Amino acid sequence: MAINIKNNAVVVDRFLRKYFKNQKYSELVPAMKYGTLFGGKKIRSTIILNTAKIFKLNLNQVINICAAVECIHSYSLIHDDLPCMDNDRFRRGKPSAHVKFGEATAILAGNSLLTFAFEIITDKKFNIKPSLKVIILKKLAECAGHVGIAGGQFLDLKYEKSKIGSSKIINMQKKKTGKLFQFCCLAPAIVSNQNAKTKTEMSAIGDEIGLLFQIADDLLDVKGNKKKVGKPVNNDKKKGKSTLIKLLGYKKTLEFALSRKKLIINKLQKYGSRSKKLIEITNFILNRSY
Ligand code: GRG
Repeated sequence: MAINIKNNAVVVDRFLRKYFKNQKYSELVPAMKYGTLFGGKKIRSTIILNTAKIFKLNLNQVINICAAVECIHSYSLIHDDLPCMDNDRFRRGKPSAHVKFGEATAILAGNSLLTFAFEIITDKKFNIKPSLKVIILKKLAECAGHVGIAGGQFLDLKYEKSKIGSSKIINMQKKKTGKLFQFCCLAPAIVSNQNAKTKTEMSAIGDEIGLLFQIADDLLDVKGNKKKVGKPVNNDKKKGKSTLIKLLGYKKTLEFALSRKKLIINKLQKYGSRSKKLIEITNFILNRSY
């Protein structure tokens, strides 16, 4: 399984590296590359590629979407680490972007990665119907913005050092992390022109996989190994983050995650052998050590 993720990361990194090479140069490019190309599991790309298998799409039909998602994800990590947000000095086993390049450069590189994502989708070499591109752009913008990642991050910061109930925590995590996973499962359904019901189903599955991923991230913060995770552990407790672990404890949170995982897998089973890879990655998410 891990090989699948690693191979996919190589493919997406290669695409992004070439994309950067063919761009006009600016002094922000080194910070943008630092944020995207050096490390990171690129698990969102694997989710896209494995969902693409359900709809029998080939790599060329989704590779720009993978690259765009990784740019937005990397942007969110660069900004997440800033002193005004989580103030983390290490990411992916190396200094955070603002430590390496300074705060202003990190902010601007993050902003540039967001717009870069939209350039990658609108590129005329990305050979899917323009009408589908518009739908994809709208969805991606929505997932990244105030009702998605940015909105979730706002709540994450607002809820620090407060007593927050489980439904609010889940809502915050579904926005902060789940929305981009939602997009990853929805985008291949859009590209392959699926009906509204299938698109709604894939969105819901993505949402749940994203929540599962965030819970696994929180579990790793408690029991993970700093070297493997690539960043300091026990951070959530120090910062007073509102997580399910803080509310329910480690064991009950793990049980909760296992039951949510089961529901996701049940839903995916209707796609037969075509969903095998997406089921594998869903299992990996909760078993991972990095
Ligand atoms: C609007 C995109 C955007 C950003 C601004 C800062 C911010 C608002 C949002 C932060 C959201 C955030 C950091 C969510 C956490 C998601 C998460 C669990 C990240 C870790 O992802 P991995 O493990 O990281 O896939 P790698 O390093 O493997 O890429």
